[in-house]
Amino acid sequence: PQAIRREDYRPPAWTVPEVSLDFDLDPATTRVRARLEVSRREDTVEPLRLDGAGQRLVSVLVDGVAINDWRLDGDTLEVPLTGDTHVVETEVEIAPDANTQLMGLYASNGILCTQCEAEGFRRITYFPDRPDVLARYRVRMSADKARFPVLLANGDPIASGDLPDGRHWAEWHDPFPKPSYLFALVAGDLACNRSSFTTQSGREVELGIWVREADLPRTHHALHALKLSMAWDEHVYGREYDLDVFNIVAVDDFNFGAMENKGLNIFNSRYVLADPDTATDMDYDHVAGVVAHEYFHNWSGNRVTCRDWFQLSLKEGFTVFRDQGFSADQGSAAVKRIEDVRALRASQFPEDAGPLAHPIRPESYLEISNFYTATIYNKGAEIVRMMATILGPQRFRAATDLYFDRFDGTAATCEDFVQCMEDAGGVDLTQFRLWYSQAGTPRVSASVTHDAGSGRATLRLGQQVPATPGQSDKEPMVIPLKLRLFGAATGRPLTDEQLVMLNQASDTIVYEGVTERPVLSINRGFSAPVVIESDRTPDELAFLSGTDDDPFARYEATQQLMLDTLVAGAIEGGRTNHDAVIRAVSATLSDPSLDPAFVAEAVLLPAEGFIADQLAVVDPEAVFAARQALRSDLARQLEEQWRAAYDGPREPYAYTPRAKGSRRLRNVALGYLAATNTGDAGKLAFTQFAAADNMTDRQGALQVLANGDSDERVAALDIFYNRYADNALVLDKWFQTQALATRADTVEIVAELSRHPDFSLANPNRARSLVGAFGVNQRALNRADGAGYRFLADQLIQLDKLNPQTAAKLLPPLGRWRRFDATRAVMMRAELERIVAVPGLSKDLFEQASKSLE
Ligand code: BAL
Ligand code: ZN
Repeated sequence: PQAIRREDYRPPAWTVPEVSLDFDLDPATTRVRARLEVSRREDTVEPLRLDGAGQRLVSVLVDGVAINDWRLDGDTLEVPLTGDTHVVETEVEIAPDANTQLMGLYASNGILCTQCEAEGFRRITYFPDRPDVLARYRVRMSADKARFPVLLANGDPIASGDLPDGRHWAEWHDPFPKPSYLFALVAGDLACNRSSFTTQSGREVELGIWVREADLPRTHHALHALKLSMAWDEHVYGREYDLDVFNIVAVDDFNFGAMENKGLNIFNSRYVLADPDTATDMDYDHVAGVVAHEYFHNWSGNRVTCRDWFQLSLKEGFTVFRDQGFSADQGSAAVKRIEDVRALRASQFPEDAGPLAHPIRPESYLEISNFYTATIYNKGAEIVRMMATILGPQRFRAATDLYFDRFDGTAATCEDFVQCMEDAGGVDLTQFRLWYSQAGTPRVSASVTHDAGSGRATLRLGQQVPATPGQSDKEPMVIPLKLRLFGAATGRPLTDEQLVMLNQASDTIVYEGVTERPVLSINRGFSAPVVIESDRTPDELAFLSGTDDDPFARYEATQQLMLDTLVAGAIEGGRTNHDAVIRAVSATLSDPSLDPAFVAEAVLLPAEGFIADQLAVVDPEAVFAARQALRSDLARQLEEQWRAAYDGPREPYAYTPRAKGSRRLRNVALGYLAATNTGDAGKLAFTQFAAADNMTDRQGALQVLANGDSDERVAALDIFYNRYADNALVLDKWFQTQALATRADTVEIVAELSRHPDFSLANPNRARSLVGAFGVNQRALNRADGAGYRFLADQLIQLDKLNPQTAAKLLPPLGRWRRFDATRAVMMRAELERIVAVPGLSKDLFEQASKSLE
């Protein structure tokens, strides 16, 4: 396969101002007639080139006359045209039922739906399938009325009617020019939870959440989140909705979480459906976050779109930043920040340190689907956040206003965005732009010395950006660091919080009049996506853990203390001193001023993967053992406190920040109580499991049981399975809970589950629930005999035949072979080589596997 390079970008030779599509819908064979009004760019002599894939071409007409001198160059249709404007019509046949990739038009449980980002539209009809070709779409659909009573597309409904033979039709028109990746249609037997929203200028918008009739009761949370999102975007960014209708449709088979098609968002049902019996608090949070994310794309993505796919982070990084802000405003901003940073460390930091590292604006790709990554999304959001920090709230808002105003209705670049930050913010971001081009997580060293005699404290900062594939030498970045000094003796702040711009390889800051030994609080609020390497002692970290006024920094100090202890434990084989961690956790648990939701986050041990990331050579068993040792020490020594947290005042079920926090802390406490190994852990968890009136409590208990060996484990898994046998989203949890279990025999259990009648690789959620979850289970995946690697590779090879995009997303755990001992590295490489050698491998999986071998 050939690499696409950013530097090769050329504007399109032909534009398509108007498109009419006519769909004769049928799951077996759908006929698509497209009418494109095409317009030559002044200086081009090129023929019209239309992208296509996997369709049968029936006819081509130019200005109403059938032509024969078109030609197919691979999948590209070339139409010779003599004038400057023409009408080109094509007719093709496609087969939605046979579409297992879930790109283009496909069938999901009897619903016909589309997914076009990034390059799915070419599977529906011939078109210049690139984001800088913006067209107005008119869409007519006809279908069997009994099977597909609801026909939806982008924009506003125009007309509908009945046809002979039990068919009917509907026509939709989208007045906003859009790229083909935002096209959508849905046909199905769907029920609607309807409501309306009045925008700030008084526009009445009809809202609809479309699902199967039986799922209607689970749509209220998504609908509520949609209204909150619409109001929030008006209030915080001044962005108002622009069509008369906004529809969301839930489908069960979906590669992404959701898709922001103009006026017709299509969602993975996992991010729409929620009720207390089937969805955890985290599911509720995700539903609201994804609803907000897709809605916010209406401006950051749709009104202003991307010039080319190298600019993907322009819309994704910015929109993630926006949805993070929305979620922070719905509850505890501190807890949201902690969750976001944890997610970044779990998925983006390893990506940035591995063979698939890429800048947030990549230079080349084989398959763009492989670049919907944590780097583009989450690191991209961190880079927007840093600019927001540098500008401050007012100037940042002025800059986003300018961006939306200047680029409305166009396809923009990351550079355009940064330019608006500079123009409205009055700042020079020349060096800051390195964040767009340099991959790798910068490492910042920080140390403070103090001369008691002169009252002088000196902070020395340094930065180093690690080499990444294709980028061996890095320039120093602009790293905005929020920091503050505290007095070790009195606990008083010695300075105000300051924003330091570290923009050289090293820098020194001197503080005068420092009368007591200072303790450094740095990267407060996680102001930059970097790794801090400081020489703070366990006592200093414990001090910050108990006193820092920035909640993130307080959490961070506790985590750093745990991490240092765990790394030492993994290296030294368990002879480490746990006292400082135990004291810090005990103090956190007994501080009545703290929000229980914060406490729950702060007392959790860093994940095995994150501990492993700190080691030169990973011994997964040693990491697991060190973590278990600290966990059981914490459990035993603080047993009374865990029990108090567990037995503390209970809130009746409600999805409120307060009640959520108390459930979270209780589940964390249950996990620790189970780790005391005092015998009654299974019973305690089973009691919670059986008495639960909501999924958060039930699944929390199930995970504890699934990790252990108690008699109650099998009983709970059976009860759970039987209770939810008809609910695919909950069955996903049943598979996932077992795939994440910390047991020694998880590989065997997961292999057995892959043969379960309810398991299927054809459904991406189910594939991710078992294979994806297994891939992040450090202990199971990295089992010394290589059985974990073999299982993962077997599954990926099978999945690739059905759905390359989803298969490729699950490969990265195998690419981490450089981090492990020679024996494991050899086994992991062998699996990657086996994958690369598969005849007919997709370019998706080929790109991921071959780059992972380099
Ligand atoms: N644009 C793909 C799905 C999402 O990021 O919203
Ligand atoms: Zn997005």
